[in-house]
Amino acid sequence: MIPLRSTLASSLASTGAAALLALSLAACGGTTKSSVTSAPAPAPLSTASSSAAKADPNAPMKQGIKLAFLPKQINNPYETIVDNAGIEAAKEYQGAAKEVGPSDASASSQISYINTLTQQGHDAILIAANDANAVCGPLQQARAKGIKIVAYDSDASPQCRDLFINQASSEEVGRSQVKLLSQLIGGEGEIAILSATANATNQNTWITFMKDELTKPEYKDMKLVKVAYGDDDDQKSFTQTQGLLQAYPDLKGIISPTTVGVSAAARYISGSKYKGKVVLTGLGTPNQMRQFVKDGTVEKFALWNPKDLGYLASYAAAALVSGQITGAEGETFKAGKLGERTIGENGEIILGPPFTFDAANIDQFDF
Ligand code: RAM
Repeated sequence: MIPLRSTLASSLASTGAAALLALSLAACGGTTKSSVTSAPAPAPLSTASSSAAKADPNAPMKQGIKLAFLPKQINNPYETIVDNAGIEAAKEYQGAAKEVGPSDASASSQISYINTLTQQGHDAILIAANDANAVCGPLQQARAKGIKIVAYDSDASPQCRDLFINQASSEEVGRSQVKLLSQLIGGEGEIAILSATANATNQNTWITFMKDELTKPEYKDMKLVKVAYGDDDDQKSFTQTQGLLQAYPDLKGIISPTTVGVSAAARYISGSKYKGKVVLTGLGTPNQMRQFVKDGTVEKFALWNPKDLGYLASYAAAALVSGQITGAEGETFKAGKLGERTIGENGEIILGPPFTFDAANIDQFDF
């Protein structure tokens, strides 16, 4: 099922999604949760604050870097793909990485994990923040001990982390989701959003851009009637979809910008009388959405390559730990097979543009 890189490259090139050419689908074994190398233990952590440091782009990669990935929740297939790719990447630079995390995506669920990782003395903690502010205090304590903090997928408040690895421009994700739904419903009718948790930084940012996009004249006949929250819980997302469809009988379309939400919504719709009547789109993984594209429940949805996100975050953390970058705008580093990357405004690094999946291309992807 894993496609040849050349097949993928030509399919993506033909759609113009050049940045996704860097996809490397064969890289990740997917079952190992940690990579431990025989490299020597890292040097004792310094207490110097990162703001005082100067980047040395030519500094050698430190050996034996210890990283921990802290996802929104561990039982979310998307987060697993991202983290496993980051763990695999650490092997390339002789580091050791692991994934730990809560089983729910609630605001405070990551706090005890941050505290434990801090006590264990990791070189960097990578976090997909469930709540930008709730994690801030514990992250600051980690930084005071010299631990680098890299947010990925869902940002923490900028003052509590060194970098944010964003999967795509938040504005582009938000606006393109509205454009996609508009095309699919012919530009008119009631629409709803099925989001993740009410605190999720990434979904909330995308929704802000969706709402702004909807104020444009071309969407004057589309009306957002409700934003519902499935909490990135499969069953709750399923029930919320059912509730939306019952409460709004004229609903024409749903955007679910979460892989958990969109797959649960698709499952509900595919077995209901709404199949073929209500359009569903959002952000999903091809493997979770394949059956719903094949059975006609979903025509198009979007995402980026989650493996590349984990890979990039892993290399960014290693570059920080090694002193190649400090997190300042304009600094560059080499992210392995993804090549040179530059830090943008507010310590943000963007992976690339989102990609749209449909029946014609979905079988070329295996993640
Ligand atoms: C879910 C999570 C994650 C988000 C994806 C699109 O897996 O909410 O944070 O980036 O969907």
